[in-house]
Amino acid sequence: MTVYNLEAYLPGFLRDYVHERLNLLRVWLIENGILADNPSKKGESRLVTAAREAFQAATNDVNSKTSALGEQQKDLEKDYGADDIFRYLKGKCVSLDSGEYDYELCWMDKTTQKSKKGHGNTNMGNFVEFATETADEGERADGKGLGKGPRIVLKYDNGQGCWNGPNRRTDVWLACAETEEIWRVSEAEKCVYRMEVGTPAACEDVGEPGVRTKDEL
Ligand code: MAN
Repeated sequence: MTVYNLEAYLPGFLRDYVHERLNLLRVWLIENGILADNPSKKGESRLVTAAREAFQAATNDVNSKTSALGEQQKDLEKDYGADDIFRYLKGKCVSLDSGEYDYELCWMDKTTQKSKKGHGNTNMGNFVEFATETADEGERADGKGLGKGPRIVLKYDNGQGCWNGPNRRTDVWLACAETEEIWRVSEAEKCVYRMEVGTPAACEDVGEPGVRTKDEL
C-alpha cells in the first residue's frame, strides 16, 4: 500500500512509468498465484484494470506518434527550394538594426519590423513560396549587392494590414555571400518591403537555369 501512496509524490512522467511497472508486477503476482485477484472498487478484477490501463497507455502513445507523423508529412510537402537546400535554415532568424527599426527575417516563417521606440512589432508577411526573379544592379564596392542575373526571391505575403492600404508583404532577395546577413531593407511602395540578403544558401548550384553557381564566384 505504501508504494501506491508514494506514486502520488512523483512527477507526472515518472508516476506513469512507475505505475506501469507496478501494474506489470501486480499482473505477474496475480498470474503466479502470489497475489489474490481482488476486485477493485469498480468491481472488476485487477487484471482487467491493468489490461485497460495498458491499452490506454498504448493508445495515447499511438495518438501522439500519429500526430507527430502528420506534422512531418505536412512539412515534407512544403517548398524548401530546389534540392531542399533551405530546409536547414528553417527556424533560424537573422536581423538588421536599421535606424528607427530592427528588421528580422525568419526563414520560411515571417518577416518583422520591430520599433525601437516601443511601438511594438509589425508582421511584414508570412512565407508563401520561392520564386526566381532577375536582378539588375551595379556591383557594390563592398560586394553586398544583388548584382545582375536571376536570383532566388522568397515571397512573404499577407502581413499586418497597412493603414489605408494592402496587407504588408516582403520580397526577400538572396545573393551568394560567405556570411548570412540582411544587407538592406527598403519600402519603395508603402507597406511593400524588399530585403536584400546575403547567404551561403544562395551559393549552391540549385540546378535551375540561370541561378548563380559556385563557379561564378
Ligand atoms: C509603419 C511602418 C511603415 C509603414 C507605415 C504605414 O509606420 O510599418 O513601414 O509605411 O506604418 O502606415
